[in-house]
Amino acid sequence: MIATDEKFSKSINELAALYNVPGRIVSAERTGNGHINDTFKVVTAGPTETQTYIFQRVNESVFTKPEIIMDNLKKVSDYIDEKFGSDSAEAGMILTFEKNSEGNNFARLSDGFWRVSKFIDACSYDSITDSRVLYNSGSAFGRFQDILSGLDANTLVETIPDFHNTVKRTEAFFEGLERDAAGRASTCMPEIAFFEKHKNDFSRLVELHECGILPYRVTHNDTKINNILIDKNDGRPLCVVDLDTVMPGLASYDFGDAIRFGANYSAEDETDLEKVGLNFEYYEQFTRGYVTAAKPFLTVSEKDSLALAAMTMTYEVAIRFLLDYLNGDIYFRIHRENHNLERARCQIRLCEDMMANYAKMCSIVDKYYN
Ligand code: ADP
Ligand code: GN1
Ligand code: MG
Repeated sequence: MIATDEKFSKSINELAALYNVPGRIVSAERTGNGHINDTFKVVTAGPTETQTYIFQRVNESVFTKPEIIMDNLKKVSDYIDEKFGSDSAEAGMILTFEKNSEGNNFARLSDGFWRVSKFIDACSYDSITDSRVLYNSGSAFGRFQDILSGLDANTLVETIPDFHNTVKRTEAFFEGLERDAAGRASTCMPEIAFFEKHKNDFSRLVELHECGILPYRVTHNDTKINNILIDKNDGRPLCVVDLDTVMPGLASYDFGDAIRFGANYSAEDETDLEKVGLNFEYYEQFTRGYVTAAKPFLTVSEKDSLALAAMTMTYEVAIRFLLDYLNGDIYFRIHRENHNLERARCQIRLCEDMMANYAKMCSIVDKYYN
């Protein structure tokens, strides 16, 4: 076997046996650009057929009870199977995990909690150069929420409690700043000053939920554009992946996080801040796709929270990146020194740009809802 990461080869071989994959493994390479899990593309070859899989180890520092993820996903797939049928287009839109010889769709091995899915040969965009990708992604995430709009969110459990509670995220940041565990606070004073200035400005979504105006629905909660697999030939959205945070949330969290990632002129970690900003063409195309698909269930109050959520999700991930930098890079996978600081700077710049353009963002949402 050719493995890019030797320390995982034992588990990859064990999984191949447990899942009865046909033939022998010919390659096992890290794939994707996720910041959390360990994801491998595994190719097997037998005398007559070649198969490709995704083997993935869940990050148990982040998801301390991965069984909860699988319980949530079972509820989601049971609901879809009952309502639309297990062979329906709706069922096909959400990634499923293979069953192994023990009858489970996960495997607990000596080095952690693993899952296997069929590899879907499609595009997964980390940076985007075509606004149709935004339209298609907006449709896919809106459709995802619409399909699940009849499933009571209270039946699912939070896999990471208070994941998008921006108020608690802000409190956690200032506690982390106080600790300054890695001794880095002095190296990011302008960024800290941004959060000092705006620490009370992004609590509105939490308040609107707490007073009953914005309901919890079954949402994805991690709607980076690379978490949708898109057909290589015609750009159709094929499948939503990264389902670890499918749980109760606000509809606008999904809209907001996707805009943050996909409608930035630059990548999430751009160091030339001149290149960072909200691309209105992309924003409009995502909004068109999302609002059209979500309209059957989306209330006026929810619609009115979408642009605010784009700003809030950008602020929130900025504060999470900076906290991880202060903590010594213990949560998000980094690829270079100061990576989390650079990510935070980029997201702060994007947030400032959104604040300056908020009215225009709202009017584009209205254009497609009304
Ligand atoms: P993370 O939580 O680390 O982001 P993901 O579940 O998003 O992990 O997986 C990382 C990346 O791997 C995805 O963004 C996607 O590009 C790719 N990926 C995941 N599952 C599949 C699959 N079944 N087929 C093809 N690509 C996949
Ligand atoms: C993580 O897993 P991934 O890379 O798709 C993170 C998101 C952040 C994102 C920032 C479980 O997403 O919340 O917005 O990085 N996922 C988790 O890029 O924390
Ligand atoms: Mg991902």
